Amino acid sequence: MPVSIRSGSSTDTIFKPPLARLGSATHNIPAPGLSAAFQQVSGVSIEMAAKAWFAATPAAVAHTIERLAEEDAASLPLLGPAARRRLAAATAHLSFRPARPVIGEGMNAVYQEFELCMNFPPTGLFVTFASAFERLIDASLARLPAAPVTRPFRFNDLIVQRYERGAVGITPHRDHLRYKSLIAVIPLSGAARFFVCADRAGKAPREVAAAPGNLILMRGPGYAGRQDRPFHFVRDITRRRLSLGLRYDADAA
Ligand SMILES: O=C(O)CCC(=O)C(=O)O
Repeated sequence: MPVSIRSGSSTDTIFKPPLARLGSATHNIPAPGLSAAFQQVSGVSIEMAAKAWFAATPAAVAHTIERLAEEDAASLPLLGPAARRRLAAATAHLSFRPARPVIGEGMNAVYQEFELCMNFPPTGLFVTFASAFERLIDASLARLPAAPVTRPFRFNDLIVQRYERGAVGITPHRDHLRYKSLIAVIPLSGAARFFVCADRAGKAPREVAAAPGNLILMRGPGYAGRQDRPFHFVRDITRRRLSLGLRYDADAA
């Protein structure tokens, strides 16, 4: 079944158009999530795939998800070195285009400097990875007495971002309201600093561990019934950086 993956703009969010799409954009069928899409085409056991990708246990991921009740973002080492290198190397086959340099106006302006890819073949490495990761998040949620987000957990929006050394990164912003429940960012290579902060001016910055292979999780609307969205920014790109973002876009479902 096709997974429609879309993204859009608002003055309140990073702009990631046009759309990562896997399959048809014209269907009205609820997207099944990446696990189901991958299983349909591969027949590979997701549990086997998870073992190959992740150094983190579901218990550790569950604890990190719980931390989001108190913290805007939380991070833990997720990928083993071989998995991280494999994903970083696979970005060489992706097709990137520049992000819009400014989103919004005046006090609401968000400045960004990176290239992005949102088009992934449905049976390629990134969808394979995303389906395993979706399952890991769901297995982690299953361990919690009260999961803060809806299960079964799904991602339907993937993005790879590439920042050149010395680039601006992204100034303080919040992700769009359509990105629900849990937002995941996985730096794959390079070096940069990731912060959460109190407002668009970057007040009260708090650095979040963002080494390659880490998983950075943020709350999206719907986490434990909350609607707030953390401000965050990326700066100090001292080595060319690649990151993988996974989200659930409610408008694409
Ligand atoms: O590349 C990253 O680390 C995160 C980028 C980001 O803040 C975003 O896409 O909203």
